[in-house]
This record gives sequence, structure tokens and C-alpha cells, in this order.
Amino acid sequence: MGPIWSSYYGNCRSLLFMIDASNPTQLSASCMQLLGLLSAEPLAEASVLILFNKTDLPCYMTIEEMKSLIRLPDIIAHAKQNITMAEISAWTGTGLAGVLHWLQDTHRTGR
Ligand SMILES: Nc1nc2c(ncn2[C@@H]2O[C@H](COP(=O)(O)OP(=O)(O)O)[C@@H](O)[C@H]2O)c(=O)[nH]1
Ligand SMILES: [Mg+2]
Repeated sequence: MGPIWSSYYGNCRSLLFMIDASNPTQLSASCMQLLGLLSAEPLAEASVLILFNKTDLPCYMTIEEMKSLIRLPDIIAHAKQNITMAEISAWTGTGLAGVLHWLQDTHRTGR
């Protein structure tokens, strides 16, 4: 789907970027896509929520290790956008209330 994402950049105020935390082999591709999104001019004002999904599944790497591997703290520090991270499971529902709160807060403040 990546190639058509830019069709949706206009009027995009919040961006939820989901990473599959159960499959670290996809991490480098995810990282490149994230960098592309963060550097896209129409998304410069968007609020960004990076979700690590599928935290209910076993994985040979911790989320902290994955963040470190793609240097996510550096990416966040250098991005124009306001970026938040969350760990969720769409399967069990863990963390989803936090996602809804983030959406409410993001839109309430008019960001
Ligand atoms: N265990 C688990 N499965 C999930 C979760 N979120 C989505 N899935 C399952 O993952 C499958 C979709 O694959 P996914 O890798 O998310 O999508 P794709 O990479 O876009 O093809 C579906 O069977 C979903 O039910 C989750 O949090 N935990
Ligand atoms: Mg997948």
C-alpha cells in the first residue's frame, strides 16, 4: 500500500504508523517508510502515533531492542512532528484505550 499513501496526505492531521512487533524482519522496511512519511511536506504539521502492534505474540526481540535497532529516539528527536509511541495488541485490545485518548487529545487541541 505504501506507493499510494501520498494520495491521502492532504488534510491529514494525525498519522498512526503501525509496526508489527512480532516480526522484526520487517523493521528496516518499516523504518524507511516512516522516514519517508516524516519528511513529506504535507505531513509536517501532523501528530504522529507510532504503534507497536501484536505485543501478545512471542518475539525474539524486545520492543526496546527494536526501537534501538532503528534508532527511533533519534528519529523522534529530529522529526518536525510531535511523535508519541504506544505498545498495543489489536487482538487482545491491550493499549487501544490509550490510542483513542491520543486521538481525542490530538483533535481537541486542534493540532
Ligand atoms: N496475534 C495478533 N494478531 C493480530 C494483531 N493485529 C492483527 N493481527 C492479525 O494479523 C493478520 C493480518 O496480518 P498483518 O501482518 O497485520 O497485516 P499485513 O502485514 O498488512 O498483511 C490478521 O490475521 C489479524 O487478525 C495482534 O495484535 N495480535
Ligand atoms: Mg504483516
